[in-house]
Order: sequence, then structure tokens, then C-alpha cells
Amino acid sequence: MALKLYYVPRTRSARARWLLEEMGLPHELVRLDPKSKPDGYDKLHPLQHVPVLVDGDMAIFESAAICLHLADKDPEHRFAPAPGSIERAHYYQWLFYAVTEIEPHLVAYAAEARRPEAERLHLAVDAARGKLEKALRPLEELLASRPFVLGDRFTAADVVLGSLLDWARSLKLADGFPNALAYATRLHARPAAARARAD
Ligand SMILES: N[C@@H](CCC(=O)N[C@@H](CS)C(=O)NCC(=O)O)C(=O)O
Repeated sequence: MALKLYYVPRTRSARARWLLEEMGLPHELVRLDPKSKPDGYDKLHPLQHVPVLVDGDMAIFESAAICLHLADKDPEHRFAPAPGSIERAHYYQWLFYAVTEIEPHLVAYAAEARRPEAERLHLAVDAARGKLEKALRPLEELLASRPFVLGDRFTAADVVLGSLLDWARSLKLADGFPNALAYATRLHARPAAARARAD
């Protein structure tokens, strides 16, 4: 079945694109203008956001859900552990940790930090940074002894976490976390991740 990804460069679309590249899945890319979505796009994404993956005759939105769906296409379970396994439970755990414990604080921080200095709510900036630093501690500890969150194997959970840590790194929020920083740098350097960053 044909895969088509609707994307905007330098957005959460890059997660899905990165995993498509890692998996070597043939796909079509449809680049959207963030300011003007094509007619009918609301049928694919009710909030008109990116990314959207069209897989045959169905469409799916939410970047992490798209990554979970894509990873399950590999019959050898290289990008997602087998359903029902202990590794699968931890895969879910780290993936949901990424989007519920890390991402909201990054979003909150970035929203304030991009305002002009005079309008910035410094309390909100500090609160978001504090919550993010607290949330990063278990990941920092885990990565002291393993290259990827599930050990030696790279999975879709690393794609979602890697994209978030890249963002944290660019905002200088990961400087106090050497293991997480090294993990983000390693992931960023993967050829598939680099291809997914192309416009
Ligand atoms: N939770 C959603 C968030 C989607 C989202 O907010 N996407 C942003 C880009 S990162 C977006 O589409 N913004 C509006 C736009 O680009 O038109 C996901 O992970 O897919």
C-alpha cells in the first residue's frame, strides 16, 4: 500500500519522516505551506496540523501514533519490540514519557522564550525549565548504561525522544544532562535523521 506523508519542514513531521527513512519504506512526501493548507486537508487532520500519514485508504495524524504505526510494519520487529513482550511495555513507557512528560514543558518553554524579552513571563520560563529538568533525570540515569532507551537496539521510541532532545538541545535546556546530550547528538548524526531534515 502506498504511503504519503504531509509535512512542513522543521516541525514534528520530521519524526515520521525520520522513521520512514530509517525503515527504508518507499513513500511520497507532500510539503505543505503552514499558512495555507490545501482544500479538504481538514478531512485528513481535523486540526489542520502536520504530520498526516496516508496509508492506502486510511489517514492517521499525531506524530507519535504515526511512528508506532510505521514501526509495526517491519515484520522482523527491528523498530518496535514484539507485542506482549517486556521490551514492548518499556517501549510504550518511554514513548508516552516523551510526549507527556517532556514535550509539554518544551512547548511551554519555547512559547515564552520566543516572545520579546519585555513581554516574557520569566516565572513561566523558569517553571517550564524546572519541570523539564526534573523530567529528564530518569532518562539521564538510564542512558548512563545504554546507547538507546531499550538497550542496544534503536526503536521508534528513540525517534520521538531524539526529536524532542534535539529541540531541548537547541534551546540549551539539556546542557546539564551529558548522557541525554550525547544521545541526542548520536541520534541527530544518523544518516536517516539527516535526510529527514531536508526541506
Ligand atoms: N501532537 C501533535 C502536534 C501537531 C502540531 O502541533 N503540529 C504543528 C507543527 S509541529 C502544526 O501543524 N502547526 C500548525 C501548522 O504547521 O500549520 C503531533 O505530534 O502530531
